[in-house]
Amino acid sequence: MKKRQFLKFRLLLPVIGILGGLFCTVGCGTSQNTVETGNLIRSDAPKHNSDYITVGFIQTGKESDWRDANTNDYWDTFTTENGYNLIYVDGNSDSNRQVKAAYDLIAQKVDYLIIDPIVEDGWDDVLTLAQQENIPVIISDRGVNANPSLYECWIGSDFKTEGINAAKWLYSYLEKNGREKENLNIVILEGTAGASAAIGRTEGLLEEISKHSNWNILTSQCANFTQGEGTNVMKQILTDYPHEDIDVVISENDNMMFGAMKAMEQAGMRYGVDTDVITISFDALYEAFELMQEGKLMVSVECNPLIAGLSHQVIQDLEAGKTVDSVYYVEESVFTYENAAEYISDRKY
Ligand code: GZL
Repeated sequence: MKKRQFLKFRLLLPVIGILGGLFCTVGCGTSQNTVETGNLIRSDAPKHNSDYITVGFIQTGKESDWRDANTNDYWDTFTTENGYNLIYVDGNSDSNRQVKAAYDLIAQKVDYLIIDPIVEDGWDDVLTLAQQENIPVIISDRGVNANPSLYECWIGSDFKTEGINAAKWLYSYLEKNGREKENLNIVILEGTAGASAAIGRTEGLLEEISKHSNWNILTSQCANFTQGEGTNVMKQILTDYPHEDIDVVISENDNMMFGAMKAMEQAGMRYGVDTDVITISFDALYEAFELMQEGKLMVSVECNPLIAGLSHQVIQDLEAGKTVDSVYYVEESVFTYENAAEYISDRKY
């Protein structure tokens, strides 16, 4: 097939797909033969055959600042300069949309699929088709409930350990302040139901919390990793429970915590260091470091979004005929109001 002419600069080209406005190609003027997306169909779309590796990347959406950092990292890594033709798909926080896009990208015969699944379930059929079509799949960030033989590897964070580390910090803080025997009521803001990040963090939190009979979960509610829902859910919690009954707020990402902070401020509540409300979050965004320096946020357990380089390396290894590991964990730390000032200048997202 004639080599396609590629634009020398990265350009977001809207691609009119069956799913309309879902797909953007980054870095090239490719012609797309989109086909009706459905279950297990084949396509006459031409096989990509160029000097560039065509990668279909299906992202969750734009639910958080963490997500934006992750998306930008993929855009900055999968460039034509690095030898890629990137077809970016915004899943718009809709897992059905993600699966349909995967069928379409398979029909377009991309060279690789990278998927960040909003939720773990619903991927078996389309991953099976990708395997039948000899399209290697990399699962990035969140995990899937599917046979690991259906994808090359999973790259992401140990979410359960993140939850365990958050709860262990809480105990160490209480012990340091002579409060380890206090009865505590804990509010948990959970991420998206069915998302491996929420499942893992919740599992780790509950496992550690259950070790302390004086710790009580007042309520645990889903706020979908978004700031707006963090505010709305926390507002309702502050209506349902007396403010003085809340001793700890744990949010499964920073954006929901930012939203919860807005609700607590509107209710006239103080929170953070030297108050009655301990605040614990996940992601370790730059804004979280600013709030930790102010003492409003006491902990943010890091979850590193800058993982596109690992996906790039896996593809390069596969292209070179090398074997790759089935799991790649990213390096992560726990940051607190006590060490935020030391690290904030190094933060990249
Ligand atoms: C975790 C990632 C989560 C972040 C949220 O790896 O999937 O999704 O913690 C994001 O901020 O929305």
